[in-house]
Amino acid sequence: MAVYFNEPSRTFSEYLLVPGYSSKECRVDNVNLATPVVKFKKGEESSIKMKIPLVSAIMQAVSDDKLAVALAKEGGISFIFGSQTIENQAAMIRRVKSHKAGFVTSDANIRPDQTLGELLELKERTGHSTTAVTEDGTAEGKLVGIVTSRDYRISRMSLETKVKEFMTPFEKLIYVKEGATLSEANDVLWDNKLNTVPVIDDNQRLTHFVFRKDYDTHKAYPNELLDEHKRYMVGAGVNTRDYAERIPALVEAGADVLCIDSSEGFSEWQKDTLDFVRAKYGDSVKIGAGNVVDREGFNYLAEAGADFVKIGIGGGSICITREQKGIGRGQASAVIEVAQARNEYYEKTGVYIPICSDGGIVYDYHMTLALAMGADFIMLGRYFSRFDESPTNKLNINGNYVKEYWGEGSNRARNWQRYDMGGDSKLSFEEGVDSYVPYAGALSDNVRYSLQKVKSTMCNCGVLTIPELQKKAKMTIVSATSLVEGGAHDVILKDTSNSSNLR
Ligand code: RVP
Repeated sequence: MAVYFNEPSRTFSEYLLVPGYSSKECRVDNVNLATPVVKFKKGEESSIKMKIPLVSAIMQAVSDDKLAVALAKEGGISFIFGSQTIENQAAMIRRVKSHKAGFVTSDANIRPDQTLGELLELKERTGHSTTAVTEDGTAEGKLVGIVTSRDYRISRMSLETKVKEFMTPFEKLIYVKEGATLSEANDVLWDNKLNTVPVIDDNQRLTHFVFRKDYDTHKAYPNELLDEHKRYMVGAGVNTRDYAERIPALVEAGADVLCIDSSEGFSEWQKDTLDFVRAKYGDSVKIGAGNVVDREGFNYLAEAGADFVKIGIGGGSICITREQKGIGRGQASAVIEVAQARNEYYEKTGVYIPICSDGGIVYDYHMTLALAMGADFIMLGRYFSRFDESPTNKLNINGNYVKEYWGEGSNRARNWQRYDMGGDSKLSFEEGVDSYVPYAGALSDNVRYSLQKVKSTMCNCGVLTIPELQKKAKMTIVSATSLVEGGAHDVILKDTSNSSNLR
């Protein structure tokens, strides 16, 4: 006889927190969102802790080195996507580990033989007004010039004009040599009244830009997540196919933590991957596993040696696994049951294995609910894909700025390793879609805003830390009718655009 769960599959939107007593201590400034990432024994501390409970999804459209740096500055960890060559993924890790504050890798680059029309298109796509002209059009190519909006007049020039005809050529550029410190580069900016200065190596190859605006708007990053060498922390996704080659390359590149990326992780392949890591590195390499959605799945991965366990099947915004295959579980129900299993495992063994709720966060308050239900941290894809730092193009569609966001199981990503179940045959159907998401600005502003809400709700619940929230939260299921009561209702909204600010 098949097993039937007593409860229906529930999602975050079906729950609300009920306030607890708040003392005068319960102020947003007093809330601490520190959280463990990898397992630890009773009485000890996790060897990797984040300052905020957010990690970015293991996806092409979300987690590259640029987003990883932005998130580490805020206190979280990005898991660089694994659906790329081992060399490229390791190079991204290396770039995060060697990142120097203020030195920016150029992401608007063009060749001298391209046209003004192409330049304008690039400017629209990237949103940058400074473009590097390199011999091969790459961010590391030999620098032959720079174009800013002062170099051309659209009204007077043909769109066919070649970039080399109007760029400021290398001979006229002021630059700094690789190895200069940020303060030296800034002196060059100030002394020469420049907005930008390129940094080049001994072979005239572009390495970075330093921008005056970055210096002027320099933010304080009190939550920066750094390793013992003061480098930003970063994670990486791996699969259960090429782990024997991929993992050593990522470890060598400096990845702080790995995660097996699979749509369904209650499998022997995950155990093989974990066994490989333990045999080669013992406990010195940290690796999470998943995804699972029930007690059995958690216990299997816990026994197999996972450092953390990731929860979620089919709840991702771009995911169509449930429609295609009929497997999955409402994210709230999955987190609640796995959190119970995690607590039971801790009681029994004295080992605390952090759990990560992956996917399905739509409103900021869902983050608070996921934590209250027992998640130690949360993985988000759609949320991060909307920001300046995500790797995808920013487009103007019918007057609205959007960014592209596609699933790892879509034809565009072709990350079949995430979905295959052994054998040589590649999957022949998609489990994800290609989409647009509303552009939302800088990661830092958004993360701070969202977490302000999380902290505020925690104060309402009378708690100042995530473990306290997990212990003391009181939750109620909302009825379909009371859902209506939760939004603005029975009034005529003056400004409907406001509703998008809620996300
Ligand atoms: P969301 O934050 O709701 O956008 O969900 C992101 C999660 O969705 C990822 O972390 C991953 O678990 C899952 N995903 C990624 N690609 C796909 C797919 O193509 N089905 N699903």
